Amino acid sequence: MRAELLQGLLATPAFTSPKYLYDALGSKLFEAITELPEYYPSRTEAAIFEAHAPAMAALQPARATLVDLGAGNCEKAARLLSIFQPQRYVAVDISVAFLRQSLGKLQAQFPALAMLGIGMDFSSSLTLPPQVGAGPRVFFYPGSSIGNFTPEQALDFLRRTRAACNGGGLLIGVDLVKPLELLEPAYDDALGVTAAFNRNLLPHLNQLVGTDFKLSDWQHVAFFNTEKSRIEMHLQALQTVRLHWSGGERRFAAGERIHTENSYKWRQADFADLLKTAGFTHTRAWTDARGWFAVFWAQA
Ligand code: AVJ
Repeated sequence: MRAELLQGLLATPAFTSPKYLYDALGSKLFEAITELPEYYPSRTEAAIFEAHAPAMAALQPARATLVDLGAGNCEKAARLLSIFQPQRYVAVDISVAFLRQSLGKLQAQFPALAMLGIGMDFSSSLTLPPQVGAGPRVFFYPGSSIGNFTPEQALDFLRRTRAACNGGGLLIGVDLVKPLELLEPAYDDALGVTAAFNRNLLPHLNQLVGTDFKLSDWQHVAFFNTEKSRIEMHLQALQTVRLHWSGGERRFAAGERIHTENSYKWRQADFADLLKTAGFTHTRAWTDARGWFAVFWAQA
């Protein structure tokens, strides 16, 4: 982890993987983001599930294992469990302490449902422990977290997901391309919660790598890169920064950036093509009336 992070911090331009945004405080700040008036994805997706969950349930194999990727507070799955009626619920997240808490609460709410929590980084491998069982799996990947991947990485991830389905399928939320005036405020809100979420990476890096980042040296920057169809988040140095860690150092000039996240926005037809290229068949999509967000079912 330290080696991976240092490699990114020494690169030009510097970068870090978005998974490091999710320490205990980062997970809570992301929860707060989903409540912001500017952050449309969560509530738009929730309305799609609200309207179409029974139709989604009808496409799934009976007694499947529901595997929630990036489960976080487990709230999205909690709203669907009684409709989907899975045989078992498996929650996967990199933020282990946060997941343990959320899953504890969920188990109390659904005492009869078999549950398993797995603390892992599923972005590189989807090899799940044997306790998950051998039956068909429905992978649940809501929130447009697929947007963190480049299209090439997304294809690779979808192929690996399909291979891990045991004949089940994938239910995935995807944020769609829309005007700049709607996209940019969602990642640069007036209250500054997204800025706090991004800047919280720095104390987390100090803890993980032993760097000496100072919050007052860095500001949040977010914009839509139209050519690449992605929101980019960066941390930008407000003045010259001399960064140190045991065994190394780096200078950042004023205005220099660390690229902390991409959030790709898809055209619905392009994402349907991507699912087919990954080997899924029988895809279906549901959207909101404004066409801002889509939920896809893809049969493995
Ligand atoms: C959790 C990756 C879907 O890209 O919208 C929210 C993360 N970053 N605000 C997104 C995020 C800044 C979010 N995902």
